[in-house]
Amino acid sequence: MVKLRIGYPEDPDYQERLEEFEARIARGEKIEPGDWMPAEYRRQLIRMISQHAHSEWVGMLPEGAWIPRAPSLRRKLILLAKVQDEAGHGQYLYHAAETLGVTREEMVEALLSGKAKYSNIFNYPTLTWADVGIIGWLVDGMAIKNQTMLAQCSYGPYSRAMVRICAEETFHHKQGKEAVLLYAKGSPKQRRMVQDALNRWWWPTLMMAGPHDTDSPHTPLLLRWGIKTKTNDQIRQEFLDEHVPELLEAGLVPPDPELRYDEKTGHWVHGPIPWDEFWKVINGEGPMNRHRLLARQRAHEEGRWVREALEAYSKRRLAQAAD
Ligand code: BYC
Repeated sequence: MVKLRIGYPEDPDYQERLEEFEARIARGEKIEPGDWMPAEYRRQLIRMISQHAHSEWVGMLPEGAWIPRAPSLRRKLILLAKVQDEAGHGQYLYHAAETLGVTREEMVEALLSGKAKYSNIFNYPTLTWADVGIIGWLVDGMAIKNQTMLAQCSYGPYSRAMVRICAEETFHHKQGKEAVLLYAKGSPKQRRMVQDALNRWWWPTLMMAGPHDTDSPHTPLLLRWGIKTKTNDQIRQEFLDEHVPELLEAGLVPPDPELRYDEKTGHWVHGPIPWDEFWKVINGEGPMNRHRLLARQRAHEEGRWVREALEAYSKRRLAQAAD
């Protein structure tokens, strides 16, 4: 385990060290495991990176449900590869969080006991095949906006994990867009199916970027320490400006009667987001929260023998090497 040089305000040299730490961030240097860092910087990173890792793992469930029902072999292969990528993203992220001194067991326990948060978006059901396309295009589209920002973040291991993840997310986004456009140009039934999926996923996708900046308690400190380089509203705006024209071009209409283009600012403006729903979902009361947690708990139990076998194998190898 990396020994972190953590800073607490009671340390007599805290102020001086904090100034040097912030100067490093201002110069664009990455903070690495083992470097001095304020305890709060470490705490915020563990919170965000572990929530992100949990989101990747829970995020396998809604799409994974469609692997046996994909409409063609090509679509099945694409979906299998995508879901497998999400598992890998979870691994990179859990490793990045481990460099901060938290253990995998602690993080997994927080997820399985329902203590940890993960992205609101994965607490909704995937009712039709069109949902899989919309997740790829819009949910991954929002994730890319957030993650290209995080690839610039000040903590080296998180930033490097993001660079790799973004490359794979680009493929996820493309395949989703391709699948949706095919249905948008398809039979009346396919067009209805994809519009219905858009209607159900639109608001949860906008919520993914997090509450408005005025209601986001963590943003100011995360910006100050370069963990975030853009605010929640900036990310949401980038998503809207890219995706609304493309959806309209495809003949799909976001379910927001107040959505409009502002000529003066050159930006798309959305109507009120149903935040009550967001707070309910992230506090465990969404349509699929219990189902998602049960699925992860079951997978953890069913995988126990694999973890035990790996541990026994590793002990045997170590004992052999010591002989
Ligand atoms: N969902 O002060 P705020 C993927 C919580 S996976 C749930 O704005 P912050 C994919 C927030 O945690 C993509 N909770 O927070 C995978 C905080 O509560 P706590 C996942 C949310 O950190 C598989 C409270 O609300 N991406 O794309 O400044 C298949 C106040 O919020 C959410 C990441 O995790 C939310 N959407 O900003 C397909 C990215 N939003 O912790 C696709 C990493 C807010 O005080 N995370 N909350 O109890 C981030 O970038 C930031 O944490 C957020 C929130 C922008 C999400």
